[in-house]
Amino acid sequence: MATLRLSVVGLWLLLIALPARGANILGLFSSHSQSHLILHMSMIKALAESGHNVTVVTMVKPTIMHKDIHLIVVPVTDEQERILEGQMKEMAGQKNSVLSTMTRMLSGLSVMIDSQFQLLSDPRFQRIYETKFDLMFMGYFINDFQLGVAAKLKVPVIVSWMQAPMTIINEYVGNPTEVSYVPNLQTALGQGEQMGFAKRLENLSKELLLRAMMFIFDRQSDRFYEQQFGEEPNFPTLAEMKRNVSLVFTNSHTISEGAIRPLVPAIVEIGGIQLKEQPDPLPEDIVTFLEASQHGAILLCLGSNIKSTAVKPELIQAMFKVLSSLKQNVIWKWEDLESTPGKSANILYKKWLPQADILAHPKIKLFITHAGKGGITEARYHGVPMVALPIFADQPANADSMEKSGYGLSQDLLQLNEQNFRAKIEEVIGNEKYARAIKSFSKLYRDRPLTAKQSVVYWTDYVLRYNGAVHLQSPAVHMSTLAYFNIDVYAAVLAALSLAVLLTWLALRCIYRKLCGKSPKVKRQ
Ligand SMILES: *[C@@H]1O[C@H](CO)[C@@H](O)[C@H](O)[C@H]1NC(C)=O
Ligand SMILES: *[C@@H]1O[C@H](CO)[C@@H](O)[C@H](O)[C@H]1NC(C)=O
Ligand SMILES: *[C@H]1O[C@@H](CO)[C@@H](O)[C@@H](O)[C@H]1NC(C)=O
Repeated sequence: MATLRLSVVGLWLLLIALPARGANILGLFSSHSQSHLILHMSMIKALAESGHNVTVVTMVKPTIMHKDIHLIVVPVTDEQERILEGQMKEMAGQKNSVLSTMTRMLSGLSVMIDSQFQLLSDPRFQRIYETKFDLMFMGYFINDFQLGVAAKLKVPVIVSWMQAPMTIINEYVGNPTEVSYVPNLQTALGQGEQMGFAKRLENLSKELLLRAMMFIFDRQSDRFYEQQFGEEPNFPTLAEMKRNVSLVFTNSHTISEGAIRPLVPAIVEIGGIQLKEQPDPLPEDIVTFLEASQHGAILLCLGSNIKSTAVKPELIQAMFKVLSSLKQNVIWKWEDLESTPGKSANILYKKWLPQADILAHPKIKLFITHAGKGGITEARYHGVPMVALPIFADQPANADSMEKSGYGLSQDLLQLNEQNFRAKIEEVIGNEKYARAIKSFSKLYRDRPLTAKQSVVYWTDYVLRYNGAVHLQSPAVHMSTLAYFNIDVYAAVLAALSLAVLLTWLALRCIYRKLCGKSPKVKRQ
């Protein structure tokens, strides 16, 4: 009897914990950036692998796919493509002032926003309304108005955001935006650095600027929403839809990588979702080469920089001279195996390499990288210190922040010579502190109750089970700005205090006059 009861309880527990498998999920990821897509698609892939039927709408073809994902690509027009491409090139090619970056961003942004709006009336997109969906993911990129799609499908929404939480995202779920100690994305802090007056002023100014921009975008979003969904009968307003976002997935992990900040339960951090949790077995020749290196090994991978004509042959020769003289074995990613920089017993050239799997190998002591975001993230995950050789685009900033965190050293590739290259490699390999810093980051980063993929699957199933996550919602979502900041209460208290002070002063003056028989002013004269 007892066992029967136990098994009934067990079965019941199993049933309520049973994930809502095979749900129909729509992913709407209309950002034009491949790096955003990698994150959204990694999340979606985890859901497809867990057995959900996922349909994804994008505007660029994603590099990450899964056989069970139904993909609808609606590219931008050629004209728009040209504007966007020109802009990216310009941004990548030079150091920009804040102002010029802003102006260029704004003009490019308008193309990005307009095309995300046009997408909604494209026949290829409209086909999604034929399927009965259970949940929608929206990749946030100034595209609030797309929440109307969820209203039309009558499904709960999870927002996917590719960075740490910030104001625009916080507002959906009532997460507090702490201006005084949570640095803005552009307000870089060194490790353990506190925000002094100047930093806080900078942060607050950026915050106000951001809010001003958001105010403008919001008006436009309202217009787009009205234009697209204005005719629908009994349709919720955009403001209602924004308050109806169930969860936000953010690509961050506050505990290991940012200022500790408050997070409401409706923000779920899935930082590192794009990372491979279990490395795949390495090719035979690479394993043998790595195992043979008694003093550890180095992985050198410079993206596609090294092919560019900007890199002079002397530079490559300097690198070769240094690397061939080391006692470590070096795996060097090199495209043209016909003409390598030189032969050396300790260097293995490979045209293509499984970078993440190699970084996971315990023999790897150093990663020499062009400081792309992907490579740095993988090295941090696997705890491998770096020598970064940045040239352009976001590389110098990535390298700078890596160096500031104490995970290695940076050397401008175009200024590289034998002396400085050798010195930096020897310092990072020889001085324990770099490996210690990045290994302790890696340990913290992996130490979570659920891995990033498990979090995605668990919380998505959670929203599916309850058809939304109303019970997780902060009351702040429904408050006016006035009430949220308690401005009315402060005003009332201030008024009461002022009144009390005024009355006291009047009373005292009255008593004083009574006692002295005349007014103090008259007396002084
Ligand atoms: C899976 O999604 C597609 C839409 O992309 C739909 O046509 C198909 O019917 C769905 N499959 C099931 C089993 O619901
Ligand atoms: C809000 O979402 C829930 C599901 O989470 C849905 O039942 C409800 O209709 C939505 N409300 C609006 C205004 O769309
Ligand atoms: C400081 O304050 C908030 C907004 O971005 C924080 O979330 C943090 O991001 C930062 N604010 C600003 C503008 O810098």
